[in-house]
Amino acid sequence: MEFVPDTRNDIDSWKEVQLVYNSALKEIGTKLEILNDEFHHVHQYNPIEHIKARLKSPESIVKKLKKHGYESTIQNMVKYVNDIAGIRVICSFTSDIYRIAEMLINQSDIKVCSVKDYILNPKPSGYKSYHLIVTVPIFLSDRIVDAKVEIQIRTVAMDFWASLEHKIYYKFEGNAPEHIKKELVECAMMVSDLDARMLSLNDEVRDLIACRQAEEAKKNGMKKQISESDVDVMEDL
Ligand code: 0O2
Repeated sequence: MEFVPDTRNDIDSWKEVQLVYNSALKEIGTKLEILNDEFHHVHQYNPIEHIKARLKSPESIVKKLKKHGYESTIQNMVKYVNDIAGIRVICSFTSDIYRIAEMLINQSDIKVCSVKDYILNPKPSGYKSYHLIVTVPIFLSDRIVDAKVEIQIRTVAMDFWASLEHKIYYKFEGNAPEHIKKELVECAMMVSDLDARMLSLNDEVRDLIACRQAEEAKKNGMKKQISESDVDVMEDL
């Protein structure tokens, strides 16, 4: 059921909105932690470095509604602002981003509203990240409501770039000098290059370790065969 807040009293309905979206952050946060733990159990490494969750401030929600030409009402907030509940998932490698996204959207209670792949198609600013808008069911005492959550998944390096660019954007109120914008686009390219090199380094290390483990297992197998044949010889005596 789509979440429709009770709008008879503005303060109560804002509290209801906060309750529902906070619950949605908890649900998605727990799902991500479970996936990370299971991944560690199976593959011996954590794809998620860390997770940040936040509820958008009422001021930012009103600003977004204004930007899109909507009146500032509680109904409009819930209907038109997709990132009241926002989760940022920071991964080590680009490949982890797609793994996490796939594992999450394959869960039967998650409905995907939109996917924006700014890794394949970066923004003109140089911004890279993988964005999902999903809904998750929230079980209230008398009904189940679907709450929207914006999930941004990116690498540590992409996050470093985005945080700095965000600060610069706000410092110049969106009108940074051209040479700074150009420099940021160049830094974004360096970030992509760094991510690609770190991924290939990680793949190489993983292959090397797998190779060593295979050699070790082979050696141990041979040792075992030798000691078993020793036993056979002793039994023959
Ligand atoms: P904040 O303060 O982070 O919440 P929308 O405006 O959300 O209705 P849009 O613009 O199509 O629709 O959404 P998009 O492109 O998916 O971007 C949503 C969020 O992504 C932004 O939220 C930012 O957090 C982040 N983002 C998008 N583009 C950039 C960028 O060029 N640089 C940085 N640093 N972050 C970006 P908000 O609400 O704009 O901001």
